[in-house]
Amino acid sequence: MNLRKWLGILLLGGVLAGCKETKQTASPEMEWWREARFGMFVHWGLYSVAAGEWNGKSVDGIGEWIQNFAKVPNSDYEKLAADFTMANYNPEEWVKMAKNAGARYIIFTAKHHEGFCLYPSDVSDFDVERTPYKGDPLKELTEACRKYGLKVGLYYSHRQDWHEEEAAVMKNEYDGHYGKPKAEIKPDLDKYIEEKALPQMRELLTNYGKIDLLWYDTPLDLTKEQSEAFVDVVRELQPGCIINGRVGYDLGDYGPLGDNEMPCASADRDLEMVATMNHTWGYKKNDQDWKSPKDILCSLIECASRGVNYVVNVGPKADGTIPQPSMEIMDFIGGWMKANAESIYGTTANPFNDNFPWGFVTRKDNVLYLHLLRRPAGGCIVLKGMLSPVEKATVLSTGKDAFVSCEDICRISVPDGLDYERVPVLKLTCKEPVHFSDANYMNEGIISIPVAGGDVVPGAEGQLNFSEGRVTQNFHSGMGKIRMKCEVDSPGTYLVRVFTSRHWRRSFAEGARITLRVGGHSFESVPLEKSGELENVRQNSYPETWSDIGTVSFSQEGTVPLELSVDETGTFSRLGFFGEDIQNESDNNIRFMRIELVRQER
Ligand code: JFZ
Repeated sequence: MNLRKWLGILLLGGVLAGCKETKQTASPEMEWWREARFGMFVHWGLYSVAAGEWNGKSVDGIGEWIQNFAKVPNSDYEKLAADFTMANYNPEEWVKMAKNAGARYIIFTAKHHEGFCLYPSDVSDFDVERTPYKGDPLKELTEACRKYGLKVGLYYSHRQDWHEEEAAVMKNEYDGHYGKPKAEIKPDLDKYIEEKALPQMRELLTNYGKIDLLWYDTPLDLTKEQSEAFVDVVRELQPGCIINGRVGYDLGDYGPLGDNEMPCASADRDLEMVATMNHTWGYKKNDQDWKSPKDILCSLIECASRGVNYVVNVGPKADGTIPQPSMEIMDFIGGWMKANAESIYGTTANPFNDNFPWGFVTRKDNVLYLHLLRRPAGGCIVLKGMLSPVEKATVLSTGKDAFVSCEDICRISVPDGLDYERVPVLKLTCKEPVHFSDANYMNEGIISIPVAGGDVVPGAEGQLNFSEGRVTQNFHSGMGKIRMKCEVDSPGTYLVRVFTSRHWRRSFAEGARITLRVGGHSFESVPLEKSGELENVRQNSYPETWSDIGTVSFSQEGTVPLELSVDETGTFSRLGFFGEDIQNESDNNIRFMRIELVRQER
């Protein structure tokens, strides 16, 4: 294995540190967070002044990383503070925007990787006092949150601090950053932690009243002891504050997901997805590629249907105004939430095996909420996995009844005149206790079989497992196979389609081969080629690809077993975490999402 790959794995391992043990904390403070399901992120700092340009040239990549991407010396970067006017900063307006949209908590960047503090710090003079603003933006925001009843979350970049030589991440250093050649940089991470990071944590946890959530980020190479110190300071000063998964080593109160990563099946622990509205967290004037309001609303609903919290980001400009498209998106979500919020707050994941072609499902005890993205085929929803009768079906926003019959199979006729652009919700009420089947049935001509629902059979070298995002992990030859099954209720010919996903930094693997048995038919060591890629909001983060590997025919109805194993994982090229161009790397995993059997026309 070459050095680069080694470093890459080490780094990724650090970023994702702690994916292994899945333990759920019983902390009572998690209750508000589970109930909330929806939060708002704010990325605001000196990068908002740069707005994606350095020396008049636009810089690729996420805006809050501009100092690093453009290799800017600290002495130049610091000058941005003079233009960080915050002249139109109105924290109450921000909070009202979040509240009207239905968000229950805000996470605010107290200090991002650049090292600049959005509050007056006694520990460092690289703080808000260098700006023309005469106030404490953090204090003003936390007070506004409390006034309007939103929970307060603080983002603190605990490992990365590009203003401190002691915290230098050597893999990513450059000449001139600290006014000297890279070779002369001698970081002392413990010194930075003892003298800046922990003292600043004490300020944040002492001077701003009750903090509800501490959001750490990019633990990278922190040791377990170092990560623990960041947990301990919170537990000591604010025992009622919860901590996110990126503190490292799975020491947080909930698990980590990659940015914009959507789980492929219901989460089996508390998880949160953070997402952008365009392609940057910090404001960039040239990024005008906004997701649509409906896209963002659907992400919120899809997260809820997986049992995951959704936190959507806004990146205010240096004067404190929020980009118009962000306000429009928040406004659209708010309009929808006014009528439909009960289908989000305090709900749990979709109890059926998978999402439906027409949309998403959430649950609250004996109530199911069906979120309709489009009219179901024939105007009828068929819930084969519903084993208890539905007593009542209504359109949530109007209270109008929908016709439901649960004789043998549960069917709901969708009323005419629904506006699918505004995602109508059907509320189904059952008598308790409600029973569901975990079988994989056909819906609208497709049998969807989530891989995470299968049974793992260990191999000679060990056993594959599932990541937080419910895709396969460590799945290569020798790591076993996955057994699944589905119900065929319509004999005939089906196209076999395999869905995989990958991180956007990686190309689709070349030369991957799998073996898939479907009933009596075996596809032996077939190449996994890219037949197509889904066009969805996750395409730029975790693109989802399908591979058509052939057809199978069933002459009769019944349960069909499937078995999946990997023969070759293939090779790919990759952009490293710090922009390195890595070619022909071999992979030790294919991220399988689901298998679909698509009914072919007779
Ligand atoms: C981080 C930051 O570097 C970024 O600037 C932004 O604040 C974002 C919310 O978080 O980036 C990450 C951190 C972790 C992963 C991906 C991007 N991850 O675990 O996949």
